Order: sequence, then structure tokens, then C-alpha cells
Amino acid sequence: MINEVAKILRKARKVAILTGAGVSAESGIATFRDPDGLWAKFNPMELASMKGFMSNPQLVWEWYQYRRKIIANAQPNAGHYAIAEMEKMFDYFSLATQNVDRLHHRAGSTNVIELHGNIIENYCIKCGEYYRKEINVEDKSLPKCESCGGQIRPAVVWFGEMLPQEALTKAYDASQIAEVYFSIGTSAEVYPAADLPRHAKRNGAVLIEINPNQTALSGYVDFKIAEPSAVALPKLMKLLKEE
Ligand code: BV8
Ligand code: ZN
Repeated sequence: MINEVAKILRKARKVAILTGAGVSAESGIATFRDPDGLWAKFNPMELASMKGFMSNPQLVWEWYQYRRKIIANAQPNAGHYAIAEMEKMFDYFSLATQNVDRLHHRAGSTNVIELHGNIIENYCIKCGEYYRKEINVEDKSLPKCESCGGQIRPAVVWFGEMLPQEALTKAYDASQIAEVYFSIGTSAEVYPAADLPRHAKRNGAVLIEINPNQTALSGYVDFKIAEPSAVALPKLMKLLKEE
């Protein structure tokens, strides 16, 4: 399977990728829906939503601080580095991610389209101003806006919230342009991001999934590489370079 994918990639000029929590799994960051995933311990609607935050800001803030600490100690894995390398191998390349950990950035990917925001930055709920002060992940206290005293929140997209319009448009454009589209490490259940691989296929792209498990998308893809991304992607890179 992976040899066929390499053959297709050799001929491709326009490639786009959508990644999810699975690409960070081998960096030690829990995914959302795997049995030991983040949501398994908490109810996602409770924590990753404005309603959840407003009803219990302290709990939700501490959950994000806990995740920031894990991310700060995590390193990009071989899958992130392979994706950063891929960027230079095609005339057109686009990477959109649902992840908020910025490991793609740390692995050297540029122009990363962040569909669900990022966990590093914060802003004020009341006036929208970005919070400039350094956040200490050990600090459990809830920061307040320096301009208006409003509640500070993480710069992620919560359930029920719109995705950043510019990011979504760019990701849709990429799914329209791509000749080969990869869905990597995502259960393809959270919309509208989950529509991107489907949109790519509707627009004539060869759709490839890299995921050790079955997903909502698996029955729909042209090729499925059922391996962890940190194993499959370096293999793919090696095959491409053997050209
Ligand atoms: C919107 C940021 C509406 C925060 C996230 C009811 C109430 C409210 C909303 C809805 C509802 N029903 C439906 C909705 C819409 C909702 C949605 O789609 N819900 C789903 C659950 C049905 N969508 C939204 O709310 C979106 N907004 O629709 O706005 C609107 C419309 C008009 C006007 C106003 C509003 C917003 C969605 C964004 C939510 N934010 N994250 C945070 O991180 O704290 S979502 C969260 O899930 C993460 O971003 C995560 O990335 C994302 C998707 O999960 P995955 O990345 O796929 O991760 P998952 O664990 O699911 O899967 C991991 C996969 O990796 C698995 O398949 C596993 O097999 C694989 N894997 C494991 N190891 C590896 C691996 N793969 C490769 N290698 C490995 N080693
Ligand atoms: Zn403010």
C-alpha cells in the first residue's frame, strides 16, 4: 500500500494535508477519542465550550494549564518532521491542522493553517484584547484582562464556536486544489474540519488516510495506511527520496 502511495506522490505536484490529535500521539499528547484520550477523562462539551468555561472557569482553566504543561514538555515526533520535509517537495503544498499544540511549527512547518486556534495564546472575553503577559503553567489563578479586567480565555476554538474564517477558507481552497489529499491522525468526526477530506475527494483528489484505526472516513478513502503517523510518514519520505 505504501509503495503505491509513494508512486502516486512521485507524480503529484499539488498536495494538501489535514492533521488531528493522532499526529501528536507519539509525542505523548493524549488524543481526544482514544480510550485513554483527553475526553475519556473529561466531558468535552463540559470543558471545551464557552458554556463549560463560563459555568466553571477555574476547572476549565486548570485543564488547559495541565495540557499546556504536557505540551511544553513534549517534542515534535518523526511524523511532524516528515510533514515539514514534505512541504519542500511539491510545487503546491498546504497543511491544515485541528491541533492546538503547535508541534507542526516546532518541527519546521510553515504556513500552518490552525483550524481550531492554539493553546499557547489567550485573549479577553470582554474586549478581545490578546493577553500579553507570560502564563506560568503552574499558576492556577485565573488571569484578568489588563485593559478592562475581563476574563481571559485560551485562544482555541471551542465546540459551538465558529472556526476562524480565513483559516477555513484557506483550508477549503487547498482541498479544492490538491491532487493528493492526506487525512492523518484524525477521527474525522469534528465538523467543519472533517468535511475537508470529503471535499477534496469530491473535487477529484486521491484521498489517503494514515491512521492505525478505522474512522468515519476510512470507507471513503482511496488508500488507507493503517500505521502510526510517526512510522508511516518517514517510510513514505524514504521511498520518495529513493526515486
Ligand atoms: C461549529 C480545540 C457551529 C479546543 C476542538 C453539539 C453541540 C455543539 C456543537 C456541535 C454539536 N453537534 C455537532 C456540533 C458541531 C461540532 C462537532 O462537529 N461536534 C462533533 C463532536 C459532532 N463542531 C463545532 O462545534 C465546531 N464549530 O460547528 O460551529 C457554529 C455554526 C454556525 C455559527 C456558530 C457556530 C468547532 C469544533 C472545534 C472544537 N475544538 N479543539 C481544544 O483542543 O481544547 S475539537 C478537538 O477535536 C481537537 O481540535 C481535535 O483535534 C478535534 C478532532 O479530534 P481529532 O483531532 O480527530 O482527535 P481524535 O482523538 O478524535 O482522533 C485521533 C485519531 O488519531 C483517532 O482516529 C486515532 O485512531 C488516531 N491515532 C491515534 N494514534 C495515532 C493516530 N493516528 C496516527 N498515528 C498515531 N500514532
Ligand atoms: Zn479586556
